[in-house]
Amino acid sequence: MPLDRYAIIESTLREGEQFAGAFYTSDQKVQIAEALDAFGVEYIELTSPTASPQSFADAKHIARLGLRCKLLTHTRCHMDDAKRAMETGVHGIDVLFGTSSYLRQFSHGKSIPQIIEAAFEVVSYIKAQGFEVRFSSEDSFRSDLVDLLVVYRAVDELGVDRVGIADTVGVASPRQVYDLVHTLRRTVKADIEFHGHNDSGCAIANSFSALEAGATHIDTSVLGIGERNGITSLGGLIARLYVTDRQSVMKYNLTMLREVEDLVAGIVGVQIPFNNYITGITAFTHKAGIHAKAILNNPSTYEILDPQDFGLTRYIHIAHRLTGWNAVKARAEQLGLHLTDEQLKEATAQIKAIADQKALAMEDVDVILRNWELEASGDNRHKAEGVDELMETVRG
Ligand code: HCA
Ligand code: CU
Repeated sequence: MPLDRYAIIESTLREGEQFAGAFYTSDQKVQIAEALDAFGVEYIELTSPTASPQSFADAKHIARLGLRCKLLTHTRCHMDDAKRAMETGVHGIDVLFGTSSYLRQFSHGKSIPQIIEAAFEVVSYIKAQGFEVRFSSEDSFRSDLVDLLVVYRAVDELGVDRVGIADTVGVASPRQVYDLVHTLRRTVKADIEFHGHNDSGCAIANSFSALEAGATHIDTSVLGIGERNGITSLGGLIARLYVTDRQSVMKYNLTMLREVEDLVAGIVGVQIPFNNYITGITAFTHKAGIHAKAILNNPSTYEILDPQDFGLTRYIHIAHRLTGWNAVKARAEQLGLHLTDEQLKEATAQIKAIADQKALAMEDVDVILRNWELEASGDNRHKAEGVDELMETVRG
């Protein structure tokens, strides 16, 4: 699949502001924008300037920072909103209209011809003023396909830069996304953007399917924060693209991923989940003896992402009953101990016996290994500190 032309539209400062825990100060918005820019995303999307006076002022301020990435702001498909958005000095405007029967009935109450009429006015105006413009249909997957295509074709004829598909409620499956993007690819000339919520755990897979079917732009947020349980996470999309074509993500400053996530996690008051893509605390931890042995021989055996590319290190967890002597040997070597394979095997048996009785820490393993070294060197008078207590576990 061609991954040479995709771009990330980073929406931590728009969708992310809709996350329950998000209250960004103006300074924090700048910090986030600068961090994302340094990471290298192509676009940053900002909250609608019509949301509040501070939102307008902040968008204006961020537009003057001189960031490398392009700035977008998000608005309803409404002339007043579009005009206000242009005053902020951003590069482009993402307009949104709801085409689903739910939204037409319970939200704006407009018919498809009325939607096209509004799109015509707003999109042509934004275009004429020299701004980049995207038109997206909210809740695309619960909209009638014919309605959708009619609307997209109309805005495409106006010369819209991108059309957006939004899985607003996280209902779509990868196959549905593929089909819709594929159909749209044959219907419009414009670039195609995908925005996917994660209510049923498909946001990353759906974004990937969209790219496979010809989408060019994917919306993300740091750690996936957004309405409800959020959208495609920046790091998750990076992981997915890396394993498809490592070169395709080298345009980003990957070693900054953790820093960007730490920054946003701190600001919105969440922890990085233990099972997070790439940066989760256990993402590069290997445990079972068989895994550890193979990893020590060649990390690619059980790792499709190289932690070094992200400035991270792998960890081999050996203090447990599933451990194996190869991993224990590697630890002994790290500690500078000189034990024979026989001694290491016996030490491993001891570790397993103790670990059968209680949870062990790496320090406990180190104590056992140091004690073996003392005994091996013929020093019977000294014992490694703490070894008696450990051995007591097995005897008792
Ligand atoms: C929302 C809107 C949106 C817009 C997506 C887009 C969605 O729910 O507030 O502009 O493409 O999920 O539909 O985030
Ligand atoms: Cu959304």
